[in-house]
Amino acid sequence: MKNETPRYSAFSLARRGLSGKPWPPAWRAHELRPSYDVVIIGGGVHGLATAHYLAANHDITNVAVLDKGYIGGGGSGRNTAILRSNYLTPEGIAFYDRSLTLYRHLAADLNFNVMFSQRGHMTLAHNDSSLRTMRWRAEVNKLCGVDSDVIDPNEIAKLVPRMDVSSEARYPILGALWHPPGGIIRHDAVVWGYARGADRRGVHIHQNTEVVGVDAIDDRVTGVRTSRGPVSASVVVNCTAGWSSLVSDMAGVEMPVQTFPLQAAVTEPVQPFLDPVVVSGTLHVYVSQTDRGELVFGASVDPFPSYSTGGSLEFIEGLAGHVLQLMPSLHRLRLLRQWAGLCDMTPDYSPIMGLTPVDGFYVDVGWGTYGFKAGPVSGEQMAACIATGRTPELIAPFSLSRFADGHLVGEKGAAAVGH
Ligand code: PYC
Repeated sequence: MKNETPRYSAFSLARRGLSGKPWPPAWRAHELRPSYDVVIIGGGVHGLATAHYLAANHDITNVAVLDKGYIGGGGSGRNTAILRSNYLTPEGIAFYDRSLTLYRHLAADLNFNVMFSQRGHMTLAHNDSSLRTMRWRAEVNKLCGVDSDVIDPNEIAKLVPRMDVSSEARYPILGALWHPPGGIIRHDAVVWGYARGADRRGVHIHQNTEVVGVDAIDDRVTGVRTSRGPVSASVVVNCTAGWSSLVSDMAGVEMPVQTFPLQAAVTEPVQPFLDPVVVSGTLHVYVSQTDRGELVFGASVDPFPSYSTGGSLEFIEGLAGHVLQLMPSLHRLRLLRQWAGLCDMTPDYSPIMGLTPVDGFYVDVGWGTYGFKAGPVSGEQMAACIATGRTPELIAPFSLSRFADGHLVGEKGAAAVGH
C-alpha cells in the first residue's frame, strides 16, 4: 500500500487547521490478532522503524508492534535527540553514517516533518590526552569518508561566541573535534513519522500491550504471551531498551547488558545563540539549543545500575556547575524540567543485533547512550535480516556471538561522554 497521506500546501494546511475538524489519526487502533508473521516488542524508534522497513522494503506487512506503554514513551522520548556519526571504529562509523544518511532523507521518505537541523557537532578537548583522542577520531573518520576535523580555540569561539576559550578558564579548551554533519532532530516526530509510515502499510501498532512471556519449542520461537492474550508468530524481535535483558531472558537468551539511567534537563526558551551541539567529555556534559530556544543538557550515565527514570538534585547541581564552566554567561537561565532515560550498556559500548541461538528470535538491543541516532539504520538492517534470514554486512560486527569469540567493537572512546 502506498503512503496516501495528502500533501498540504501552506494555505490548505492553515485552512485545515482553522476548520475546527479533528485531524485524522496518524495511526489506527486494531484488535489484537491471534497470529502475526512478525511480532516486534517495543514501540520506540527501533521497533517502529523495523516495522516500517519490513513493509516498505520487503512487503512484509502482517506485523505487530507491541508496547507496554505508549509509543516513544521509553528511550525514544527521553534522549537528547543528538545525531552524529563520528565514532571510533570503522564498523561504528559506517553504521552510524548510514543512519545519518537515512535521517537526512527521512522527512521526504515519510512525508512528515522530522525537523532535522544539521548544525554541526563539537566535542571539546580540555587536555592533551583528549586532544590526542580527537585527532585519532578525526583521522579514522576521514579515512571512512566522514567529515570530522580538529579545530583550535579561535575557530571554536567563532562557532560558539559564548564559550569561554580563554586560558584563564578552570578547564581551558585546547581544541575540539568538529563534525559538520551532526545535529539535532525532533525525536517525537521521528517516532510518529515511522508509526504513520508503518500503519499506512498495514502494520498493527498495539499500545498498552505488555509482553509477559516468549514461547519457544526446541529452540524455535512460536510466539509471545501478552497482557491481552497469546499471539503466535514465527519471528519475534526484541527492540526494547531498558528491559532488553529481561525480554531476552524470556526467550532463554542471556544478554551481557547492565541498565543505567542517564539524566537530562531542559531550560526555559531563550533567543537562539547556540548553533552547534557542544559536548565536553571531561566535564560530563553536552548541550544543544532546540528550535523553540530551550537548551537541552545531558550527562553521562549515573554511576550505578537502576531502573529509575526520575531526576536527582545531585545531577542538577553537577550539571549547572559544569555548564557554567563552559559558558559563564548562562548563569541566569532557569531549568524547567529534568528526567532520565534507561541505557542498556554492553561491555564494548556497541549494540547487539541480529540472530540469536533461538531460531526466529532476533535482537536489536544494548543501545547504551547511542540508540536514538541509530534508529533508521537499525530498522533498515533488522528488516533486511528478518526478510532474508541472513545478517547484513553493516550489522555483522554487532552479533551476540562476538562476546564468545572475542571480536569486540570497542566504542568507549566515542560512544558519548565521560564513560
Ligand atoms: O552519543 O552523541 C551521543 C550522545 C548524546 C547523548 C547521549 N549520547
